[in-house]
Amino acid sequence: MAVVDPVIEVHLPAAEWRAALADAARRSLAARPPWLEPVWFYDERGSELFDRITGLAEYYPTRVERALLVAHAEEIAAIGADTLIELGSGTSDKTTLLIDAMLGAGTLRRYVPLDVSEETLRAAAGALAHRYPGLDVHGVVGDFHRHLAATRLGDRRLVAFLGSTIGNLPPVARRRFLFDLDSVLDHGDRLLLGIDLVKDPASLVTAYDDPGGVTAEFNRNALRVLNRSLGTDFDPDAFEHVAIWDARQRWIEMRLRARWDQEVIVPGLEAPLRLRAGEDLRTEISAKFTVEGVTAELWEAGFVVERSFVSEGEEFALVLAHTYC
Ligand code: AVJ
Repeated sequence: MAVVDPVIEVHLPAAEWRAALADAARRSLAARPPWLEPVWFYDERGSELFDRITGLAEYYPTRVERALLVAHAEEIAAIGADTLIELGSGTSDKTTLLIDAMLGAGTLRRYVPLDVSEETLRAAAGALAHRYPGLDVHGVVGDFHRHLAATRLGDRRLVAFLGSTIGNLPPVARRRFLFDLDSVLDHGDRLLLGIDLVKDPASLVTAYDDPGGVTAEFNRNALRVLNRSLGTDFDPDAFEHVAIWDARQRWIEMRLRARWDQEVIVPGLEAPLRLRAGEDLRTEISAKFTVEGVTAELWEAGFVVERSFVSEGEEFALVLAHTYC
């Protein structure tokens, strides 16, 4: 069969996206305590470092989720979706497990990856279009808050949101996201959500603070990206990587802790960012879940959980839900 080039819809003109992000970053740096959105991790080097993280012995989520997909892709494919939509698709690495099973079931016609990174999306969509001639690959460059409606293709949809990426959203944003997602889906459409589970704090902290220091480099890389994109003058070596388990919020918080008093120039802000030794800049939250908790959150947003697949060691789960109205 002839290879058909994938269609790529670009909803985020790079300039608009960059300006909006820069604006948000200036505001979050001026806040007390200062913080940054996780989006700043992911330039090319950051994506590479994240790839290395996914291969670390301490970072179980990727490995365990992949094993769950291997074990249950056929059952998931049995729902008979004609369109697989993937939010935050990145390299679409684990997705081939779902695509293979859904093609095997004979129902899949279309794959719709959505990602903020145009380069990553083009590369992944191109590779999949070659690997699966006959599969209609329709990529959407955008973000999963503003551009969900662009993924509204096909008649029976399965939306995959893997890797526990949903854990990067603070609770209010998470709730809004699930409501918005429900509103672009039709009755009977499915959501497959990958969630990292609450577990003993020691293994959670090690997963986000590996002894080899890869996560520390990944964390500090956000400062390099910011220096380049925003013109700040952060010295990454002036910060220590910190991963903390917040038992009340049930999330891991990654921070960068100033090793000494410092002033950082933030173009566009009147005053420099002043940090005292020991002060933290929050760079990420990674919420951890229980199947019961997620089931309740999904119910409130209009989804019924029909199956959940929990790994043997109860580290990670895949939750399959459908809309109820
Ligand atoms: C890509 C957001 C799912 O929260 O586990 C890995 C990112 N940060 N190590 C996560 C991450 C530090 C990851 N997510």
